[in-house]
Amino acid sequence: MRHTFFCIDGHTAGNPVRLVAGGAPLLKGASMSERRQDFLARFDWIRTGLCFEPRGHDMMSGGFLYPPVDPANDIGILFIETSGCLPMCGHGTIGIITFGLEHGLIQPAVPGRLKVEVPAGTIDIAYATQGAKVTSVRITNVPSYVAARGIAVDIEGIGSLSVDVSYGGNYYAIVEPQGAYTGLDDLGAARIIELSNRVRAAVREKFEPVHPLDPTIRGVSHVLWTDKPKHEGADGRNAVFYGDKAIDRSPCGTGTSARLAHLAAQGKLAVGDSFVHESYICSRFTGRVEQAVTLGDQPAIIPSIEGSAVATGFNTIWIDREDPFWSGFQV
Ligand code: PYC
Repeated sequence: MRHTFFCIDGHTAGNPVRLVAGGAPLLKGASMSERRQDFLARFDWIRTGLCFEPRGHDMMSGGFLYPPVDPANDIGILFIETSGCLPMCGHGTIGIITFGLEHGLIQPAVPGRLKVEVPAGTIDIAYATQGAKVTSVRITNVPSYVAARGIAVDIEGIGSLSVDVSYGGNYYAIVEPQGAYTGLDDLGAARIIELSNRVRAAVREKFEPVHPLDPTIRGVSHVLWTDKPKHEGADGRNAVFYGDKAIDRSPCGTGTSARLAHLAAQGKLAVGDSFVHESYICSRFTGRVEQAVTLGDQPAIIPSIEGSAVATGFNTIWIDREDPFWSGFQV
């Protein structure tokens, strides 16, 4: 049996986005969070088939558009990635909104604005266009907060580290320069990946964050290594590790949100302050602290992230059950 998926492929700040414009399964659930659980239970083979080799690669990431659960909103997004079905994905949202608008898949009730349901909550979008092109997308993200401070881990290959955990739509282990970690370029990509797997495993042994309002969102999934900026005009640089072998080519929307929450909690950013974040490859998002709020009983912020995406082509993908690698593989 052959399943056909019509995709618009592209990238946001260098990281891949595969918008699955045709072939999404019908999902049950009274929220995008419940639909995410239904997808994981019944359709995860679509994610692995589209994201893993031979149809994808270590960094592959994307999502589906759904009608919103609440008709007051414009659309819903379900994210897929090599690491799973994320509660929220910033670079994915920027790409999916850009490609969806440019190809008429999203019809905004108010031009320039969208209300979007994602598993982590409802986000606001403001976008700019030039002719038929979407030139920028700003996401006003879900409440973001620091979940833990000063988790001590001893990591083979780099030694003792003190790690904080911050939420920006996913939970991030945040590693700042300290001890033997002197900066991203001193480590290099291969070591960042090797060490990140160890850091994530060590933090997971000590602490499991759980979202104050949605217990299905739990656990540290990503590691964010911070660094000073590399180029003029930027305020900081990062390497965000996800899946088992990926470094985000973009500055990572949820990672930037988590970093803004972390900096705001230390008094280093205030409401209204901007932060230009460079990725590992030095592409950029502009983050801003929009508002101070509470999440459950936690002090939190509402961050926004602005960036742009480029579609690179249409891709009609088959998943054929007679293919020995129909559901994908990882090495
Ligand atoms: O942009 O939020 C993001 C993201 C998550 C994982 C990769 N990118």
